[in-house]
Amino acid sequence: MTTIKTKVGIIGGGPSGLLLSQLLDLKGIDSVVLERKSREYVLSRIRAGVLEQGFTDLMREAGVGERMDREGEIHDGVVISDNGVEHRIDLKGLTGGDTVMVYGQTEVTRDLYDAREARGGKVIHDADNVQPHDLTTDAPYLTYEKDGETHRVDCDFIVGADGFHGVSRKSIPADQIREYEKVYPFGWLGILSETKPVNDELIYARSDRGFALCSLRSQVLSRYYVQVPLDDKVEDWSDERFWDELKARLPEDVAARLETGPSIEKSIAPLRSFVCEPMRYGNLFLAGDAAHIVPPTGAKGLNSAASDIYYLYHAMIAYYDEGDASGLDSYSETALRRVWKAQRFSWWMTSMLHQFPDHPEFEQKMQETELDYFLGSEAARITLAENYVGLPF
Ligand code: RFL
Ligand code: PHB
Repeated sequence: MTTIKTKVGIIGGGPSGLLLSQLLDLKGIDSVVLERKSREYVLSRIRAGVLEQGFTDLMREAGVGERMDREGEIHDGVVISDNGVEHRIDLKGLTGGDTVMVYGQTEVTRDLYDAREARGGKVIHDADNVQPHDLTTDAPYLTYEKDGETHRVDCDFIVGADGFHGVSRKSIPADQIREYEKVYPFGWLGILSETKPVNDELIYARSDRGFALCSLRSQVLSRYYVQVPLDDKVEDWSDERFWDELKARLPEDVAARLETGPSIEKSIAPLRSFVCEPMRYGNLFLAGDAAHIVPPTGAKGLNSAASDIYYLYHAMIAYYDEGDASGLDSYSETALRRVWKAQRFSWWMTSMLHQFPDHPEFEQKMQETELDYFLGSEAARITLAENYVGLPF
């Protein structure tokens, strides 16, 4: 067995784990990232597209903002369509200047991998059977298997950044955590197509046929989603069926100018709200999807992961630079306060914009009225805008 020694052992080479290792490295704090999959596999997952300002600031602080600032698009507003009627939410005007950045998670991850490589960072791919050990001692360690051998990583702290299905959260004794969960009775079918986006800004569409979202990755790459029943399969959805359904949920003028083409990716994601409390067990700290997930309607998943990393990074600097452990001790509480607000916003956006099978008529009326009120009231639109651009860290 080979053993390496580091300060922070990070499980998961998604955006959370990579961003933390890059930030720590710039402050001279050594880490090792263990990722179960190959780099190509991680980069083939199409996920988030909308980044809050807090996230983009953190990318710049990590020295990986250059391509993002060059190729990403700043968006000043989003459109909400209510059964064919478009309403623009002027994010910038309503928040006193805040905007969001459209830049894909794939690109964020690629930039982080490149930066880690350029600095000689230790990111170990295809690490099988990663296991954390001795979490409640001062000498926790990780083991993993690669190329038929078992390896060991000794560290001061372990960060579980291994997503919702990872091993970190599952290695905490069940009586030490509490999990809160809501599963929605539908999923999102998403496609990526090499077509010009139908609109300069994102369109969140509520319609009697179900929710739809028009998003983008660049001016030649579009990302579209439609709400589908939970038991639908990707095979049920030909490209033609997808485009027809999307058009039927959009305002007529938008549908008329929608450019269609072959999909280059098509997948279905179930919608879930989930939070694990606390986000710490001994010297294991959970971050990102390992600790919480949201339905994608508010574009908050990756952004919530980034806010965890922000708190954890600052707590670790205080610990290593000044021997001050107070940030680590309050990490879970501080991070969760913001996590729950992102949960609330995502749940609310989801509740307001989707069709719920078996919703009683009264609930249906309340939902319609909720949206009507929010679109009609300046105070309400400010609330929506300040949450969408992201609450301060
Ligand atoms: P990730 O990205 O899941 O990365 C975890 C990594 O850990 C690895 N792993 C393991 N490694 C070693 N050992 C194990 N036992 C392991 N188990 C897992 C995995 O292979 C993986 O590489 O978690 P992270 O880094 O916390 O990042 C979270 C984000 O990926 C997630 O929150 C967002 O993608 C959510 N999300 C969105 N977030 C936004 O902020 N804005 C959006 O517009 C947005 N759109 C979306 C989304 C998520 C979606 N899906 C499919 C879930 C749209 C969709 C459709
Ligand atoms: C995306 O572009 O994938 C996307 C954008 C906004 C969301 C969810 C997903 O709310």
